[in-house]
Amino acid sequence: MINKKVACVTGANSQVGSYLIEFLLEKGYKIYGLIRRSSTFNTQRIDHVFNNPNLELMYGDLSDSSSITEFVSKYKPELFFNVGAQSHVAVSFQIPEYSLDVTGIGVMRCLEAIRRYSPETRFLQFSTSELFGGTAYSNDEPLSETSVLHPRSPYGVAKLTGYWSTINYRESYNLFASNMIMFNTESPRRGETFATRKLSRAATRISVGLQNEVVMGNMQAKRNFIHAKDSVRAAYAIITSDSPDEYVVGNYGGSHSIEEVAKLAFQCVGLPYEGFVKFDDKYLRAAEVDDLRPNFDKITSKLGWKPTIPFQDIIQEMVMSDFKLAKQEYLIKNGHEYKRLGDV
Ligand code: G4F
Repeated sequence: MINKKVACVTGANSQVGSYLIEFLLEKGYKIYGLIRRSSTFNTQRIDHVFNNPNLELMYGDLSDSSSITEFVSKYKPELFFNVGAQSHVAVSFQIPEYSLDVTGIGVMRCLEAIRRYSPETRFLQFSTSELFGGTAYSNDEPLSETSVLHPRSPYGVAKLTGYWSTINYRESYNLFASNMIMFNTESPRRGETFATRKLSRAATRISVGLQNEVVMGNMQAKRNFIHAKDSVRAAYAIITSDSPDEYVVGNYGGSHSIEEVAKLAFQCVGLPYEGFVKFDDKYLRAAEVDDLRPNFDKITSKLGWKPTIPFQDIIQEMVMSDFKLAKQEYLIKNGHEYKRLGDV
């Protein structure tokens, strides 16, 4: 028997994990979160709910069957969200085997534990638009659940393993297992080495004089950006729906280049981005994904989910949040508050 109103979340301290935990706590779930051990504190994103009696964290790793097995067999949750992954595409070219182990085989470890110890648990795999990678647009149609899958990185290949494992366990063992194909998910809690956050941090730090420039790779790549808060609403809609399935989850407005993100981020702090954004080919990838645009009609028509936060608002929120951080950093460094010319 599963435990009703109990949810397990891997990657509990990640960007998406943190918003998901807030969302589930509000819905009255008891949550068990799995996090990787680190020698430095790594729970900043969930510190504000750390002492909530309905949240319990345990150390574990998607590369370690014993921790996944214990996680599932001990808590027998109603819902299992597999958020955890080695999620950095560029890094996956440097550590391909590790990426496949954690991000690909890790999914199978979760599914196998559910099959053996808690087959009534509902499972959601946080999948990715990187599955489409090099898929050419046919008639300029955006990417949907029926588009060809053609990953272009070890990360994409690993995610493809997770995606098909989810479908395979559903078809073989009748598990309630679904895939949510997420486009680029952003927020002020985004990791600082992803393109959007790197730019929002840099624009704000440059604006207060803490940094002179930011060095980037390919600025012409285009992505669709969705707020993490919208993604977790979609995740819940999928895992609590009537039947398991695959769903694309993206935002309105098509795709935007990284250059557009840079322009917007610098515009938010009143600076032109030209001159501050430099290029270094060390940030280029062995294979790039040029353009990712979603068609999320299926989730909208079947489950009634819609994104609510436009691209421009997401970037603006990130910049405003990073501006606060930059001002705190300025104060610590200079011993007095940052003031713009003309501030009183
Ligand atoms: O921000 P990125 O690293 O995200 P990417 O590769 O699109 O992957 C993200 O979104 C996926 C969903 O579509 C997730 F599955 C994945 O886990 C992750 O969250 O890079 C975006 C684009 C790329 O084309 C990259 O080449 O920005 C380009 N870029 C240019 N300069 C850069 C940089 N990316 C990073 N990280 N750092 C740069 O300096």
